[in-house]
Amino acid sequence: MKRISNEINQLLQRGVDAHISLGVTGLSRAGKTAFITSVTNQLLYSSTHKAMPLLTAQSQGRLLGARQVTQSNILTPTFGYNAAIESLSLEPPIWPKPTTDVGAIKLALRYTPKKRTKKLMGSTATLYVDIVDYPGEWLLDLPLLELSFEQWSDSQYQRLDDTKQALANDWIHEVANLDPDLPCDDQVFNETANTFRDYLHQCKDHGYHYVQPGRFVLPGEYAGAPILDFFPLPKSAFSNKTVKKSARYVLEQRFEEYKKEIVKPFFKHYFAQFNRQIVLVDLLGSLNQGKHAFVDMQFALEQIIKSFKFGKHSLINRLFSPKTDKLLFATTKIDHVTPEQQKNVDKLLQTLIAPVWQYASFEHVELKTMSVSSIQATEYGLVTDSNGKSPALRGRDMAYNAVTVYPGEVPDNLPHADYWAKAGFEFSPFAPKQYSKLEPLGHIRIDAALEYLLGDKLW
Ligand SMILES: Nc1nc2c(ncn2[C@@H]2O[C@H](COP(=O)(O)OP(=O)(O)O)[C@@H](O)[C@H]2O)c(=O)[nH]1
Ligand SMILES: [Mg+2]
Repeated sequence: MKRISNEINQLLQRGVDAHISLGVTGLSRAGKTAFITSVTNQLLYSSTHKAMPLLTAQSQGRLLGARQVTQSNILTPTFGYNAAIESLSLEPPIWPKPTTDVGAIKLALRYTPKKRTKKLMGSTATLYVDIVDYPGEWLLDLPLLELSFEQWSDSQYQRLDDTKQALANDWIHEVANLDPDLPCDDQVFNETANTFRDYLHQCKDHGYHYVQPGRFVLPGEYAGAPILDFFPLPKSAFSNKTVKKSARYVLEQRFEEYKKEIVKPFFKHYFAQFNRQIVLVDLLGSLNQGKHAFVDMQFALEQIIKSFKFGKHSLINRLFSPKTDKLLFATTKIDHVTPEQQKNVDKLLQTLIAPVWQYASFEHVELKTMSVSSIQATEYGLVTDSNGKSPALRGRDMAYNAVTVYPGEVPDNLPHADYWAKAGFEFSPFAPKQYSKLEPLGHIRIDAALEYLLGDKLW
């Protein structure tokens, strides 16, 4: 009785309506825009369509509907839901334009509560959900907070594999021509900074994801600002004491400013504020790009997982106190594989995540993995060939030609050398289906993702 009266007291104070903040992240092209577009779309159609049977509030007929309202943080650009829907409705349809900055959308979900305490307060309740899209690349900046400029410089040289070495030639050469102990001409300094940023962009183009500092490739509001003008120095540059006004001095200052003005505020104003987070992973895309991209994605994912390490002694917990209590890692674009392969995809993601998850200490954070398709672009069917009936996918390629394909097998564990040698899986992009606005977008397990992320708040 006492517990109930406490709950009623709380409800009386803040009303039966509740608020939750959901962070959506993933490396570029992982499918964040598609995910938020689909989630918004499914929820906006929830009053007229029952396309989310795995969302309990809907299957029980308690989800009454949703509408878009002004987001809580009015300084954040609004996520372009309408623009995304317009581009999917074009003839022929095109995938929504990629975004490179943070974006937010807020939805008000109206539902019939089942919880006794909430029911006492009224026949309907509202859950406000702020959904925030932010680049996973920004999470890769967290380790910088624990590094000095010298240590960071060293790490940049250490991580040069053969492919990167070839891409890095220009900046290594330009940096070698610069005396770190003397003041540097502005123009030379800026050109070198430019060359270094170009190198990071090229790494991205070659399928590398672990690119630091993250804002150098996805600058958002800082595009063109001098705070992004710095570059690493070789070990030899650190043999003397720093001379005031020298190139090394300026670089050290910039590096510290970057941590203070960009990295910390992002973790404070965004990351630490989310109640729930989803990390989208384009596992199939990385498998397709080959071993170097896959290994690098695995490394980037490990770094991202570490930023969720909310144990008492974690860096992030010492600086801010994050609110996240549930975390979902989801493989996206699962409509790219035939259904019998989906369990392999799930196992592969678990294989990548479980070891890092176990060794880190995560207090009070619940974790789940799954695979989804936000905007389903293919249909599954069987084709008859010399082997009898085989699974296949039907869709349109990016030139809008109808295609029927069997993309191949996905390994259920970390791929071995022979897998890379025979390239067992062919992932070629599909055009989106024509969208009519008469019904919600086709999806796979977006309802299951929502059930995990929000379902408990709709009781
Ligand atoms: N077939 C399919 N392709 C998808 C799906 N989601 C995303 N994509 C593809 O992945 C690309 C990148 O997705 P996007 O949401 O823009 O990624 P973001 O950079 O993380 O926001 C899109 O342009 C689509 O080509 C999906 O559910 N199915
Ligand atoms: Mg995007």
